[in-house]
Amino acid sequence: MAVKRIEAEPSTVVVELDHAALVIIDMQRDFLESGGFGETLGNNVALLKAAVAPLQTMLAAARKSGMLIIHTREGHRPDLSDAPKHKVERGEPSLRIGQPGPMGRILVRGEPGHDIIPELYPAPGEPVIDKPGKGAFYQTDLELMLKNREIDTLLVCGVTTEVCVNTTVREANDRGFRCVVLSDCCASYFPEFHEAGLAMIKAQGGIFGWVTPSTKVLAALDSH
Ligand code: TIU
Repeated sequence: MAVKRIEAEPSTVVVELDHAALVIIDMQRDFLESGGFGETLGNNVALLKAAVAPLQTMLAAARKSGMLIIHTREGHRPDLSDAPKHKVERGEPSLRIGQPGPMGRILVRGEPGHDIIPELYPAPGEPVIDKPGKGAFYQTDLELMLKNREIDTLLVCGVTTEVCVNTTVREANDRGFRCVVLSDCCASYFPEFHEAGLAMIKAQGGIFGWVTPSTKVLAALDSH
């Protein structure tokens, strides 16, 4: 079994690749492209582009290693029956979840904007978790999938650092998973929240997990 040492903060992590998964959070057109949910919330979506190139490299390396790769998407059923009233009723009425936009209905499953960006599109056989909330464990079968595969370590990346990435890492930590967050493969609409989001994870001896740039993971995967 391949065992790799990943240099990370606050400490080096020893990972058995058979028990590790790359979890890519919400790299969807709705968050990264103009006219989607992210922009309707008043954000500059260009800020999220920084994570795309490092993540492409990371995804290719993870595929080569044979590691489990899981993609997630935030979004709701077309009838919005799984969308909490207080989530829908935020912001300007014409820009809310379920309203029509240039990429289809905002944050609705099956619409063009809900799908993953072409640069990071899932390969056949890679599970895609559709989640109604910010955390990838809430009301999904992610935990069951990970337990069935005896996964204990998650390499977590995606958008946004302080929202869906942080929420997922906190959920995973409480469920006994060890999370290593790939700093350059995450991004936020708020650079200061990106930094704070990462700092909160690795503080206090790694209170929620570990943080490292993807180059350290690539180096570990290349090592013998
Ligand atoms: N708004 C924001 O920063 N994020 C989200 O609404 N969802 C995710 O982070 N995916």
